[in-house]
Amino acid sequence: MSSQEISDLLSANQGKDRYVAPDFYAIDDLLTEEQKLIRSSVREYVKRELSPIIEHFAQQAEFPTHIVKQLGEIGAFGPQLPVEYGCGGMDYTTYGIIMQELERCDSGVRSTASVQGSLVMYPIYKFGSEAQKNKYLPKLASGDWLGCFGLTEPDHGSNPGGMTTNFVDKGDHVVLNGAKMWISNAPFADVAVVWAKNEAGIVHGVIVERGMEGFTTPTTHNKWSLRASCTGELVFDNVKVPKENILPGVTGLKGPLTCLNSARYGISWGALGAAMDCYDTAVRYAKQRIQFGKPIGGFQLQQKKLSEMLTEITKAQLLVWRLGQLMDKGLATPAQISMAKRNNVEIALNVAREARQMLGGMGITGEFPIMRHMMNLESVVTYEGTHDIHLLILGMEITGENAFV
Ligand code: TGC
Ligand code: FAD
Repeated sequence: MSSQEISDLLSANQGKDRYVAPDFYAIDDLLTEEQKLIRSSVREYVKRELSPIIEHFAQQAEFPTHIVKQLGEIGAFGPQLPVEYGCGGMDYTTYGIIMQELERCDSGVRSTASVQGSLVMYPIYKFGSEAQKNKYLPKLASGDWLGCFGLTEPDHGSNPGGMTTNFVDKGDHVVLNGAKMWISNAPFADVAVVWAKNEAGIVHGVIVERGMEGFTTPTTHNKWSLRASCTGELVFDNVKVPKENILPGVTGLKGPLTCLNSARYGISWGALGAAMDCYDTAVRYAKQRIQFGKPIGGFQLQQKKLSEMLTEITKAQLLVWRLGQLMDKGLATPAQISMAKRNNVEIALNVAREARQMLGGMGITGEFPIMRHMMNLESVVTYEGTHDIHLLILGMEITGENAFV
């Protein structure tokens, strides 16, 4: 889309986003003044720059590349990482709040930010050398560079341990072969954090840069979900990668899975944002839409839907607030994160489906955000560990029995 078209959309749709966040249990009282201030500024940015354009980009199945720099400017990339590398130096609750505000607009926008912050910058910060941190983190934080995370393969999704992407040691460099699939940000990424096995079958993180010979990123087309996010493959055909691009600080599957803890945590806040937007839209509609001589909000069936939505949203808000506290103390366990990701995506999908019905025919149009949220959430319930996988992680925690093998 041209910058003139973007500017026309911004003018035409300015001020139309009337979102008011539900807070039935005064959970705001549990937030610090700084957290509330950051939330206000991100919400303001979303209303001004994203809400006016997002539906159009989703309808066109186009990634709004111009927002990458903007997201860097508002501090959405790696807000939980230290300031010395150009990041925000904030707590995990603030990180969650930012993800919630972005996904309130669109899961694809949150995807862009959570992949960059939790799946690209976090592994470089946590497992990278000082030289790698200095080279990549400031540019990723500012949005000058976009990154992606390659774990999933065509034949290995829920079971990443089976990956076949591999590299062979050639002295001062390695030669990388294989393919990754379903990779968010891939078609536009400057940098990819790729998980691959060495000759001994041990998983390592490798930083691959656009322009390396034999590295391509074909786009995945025809998605009905996350249409404003770009998804693609990573194909490695004898790519020569300098050894200094291997992350020195971790080996084995715990490397990528540690990053996923951070990203799944962000999703648990984010998906709730989508639910809050659907609820807010449905409440406003129910008060205005007249049928049988009165607002549909006056009918018991519609009140039941709204009451149940608000109840689930409130429970989910408390869940992520507490999880944020545990994350900040370094106490959150992977199973606790799985519970929050699984629960909050599920309630968001249910809220979106109920809200869509409440809008009747209007619910399927792009005049309202609900159908877009609903379709987006079908990806969110699948990526970063499917709904089933998170249930099995919890099941293992409860029983001590591993149902994966
Ligand atoms: P398993 O033998 O259980 O574990 C292997 C090693 O990893 C350790 N580990 C963890 N470490 C940190 N955090 C976690 N959550 C961990 N879970 C396991 C474990 O202790 C072990 O360490 P060590 O030292 O003994 O070697 O592994 P498994 O092969 O049996 O698999 C377990 C399973 C199924 C839970 C895991 O593989 C899994 O989570 N599968 C789901 C895959 C997934 O989530 N893929 C996501 C791809 S990225 C993505 O979707 C991005 S979308 C982004 C967006 O657009 O927003
Ligand atoms: P499969 O693993 O084939 O699962 C198919 C079905 O089988 C699912 O219902 C699953 O729950 C079920 N199943 C699998 N194993 C079991 C079991 N043991 N017990 C019971 N049921 C089981 N990956 C990345 O690496 N980086 C990214 O940036 C990224 N972005 C994505 C963006 C989008 C839009 C999508 C859709 C996916 C993305 N993914 C990414 C991939 C995502 O993580 C995988 O799709 C997901 O992990 C599931 O893998 P799969 O699609 O291969 O499904």
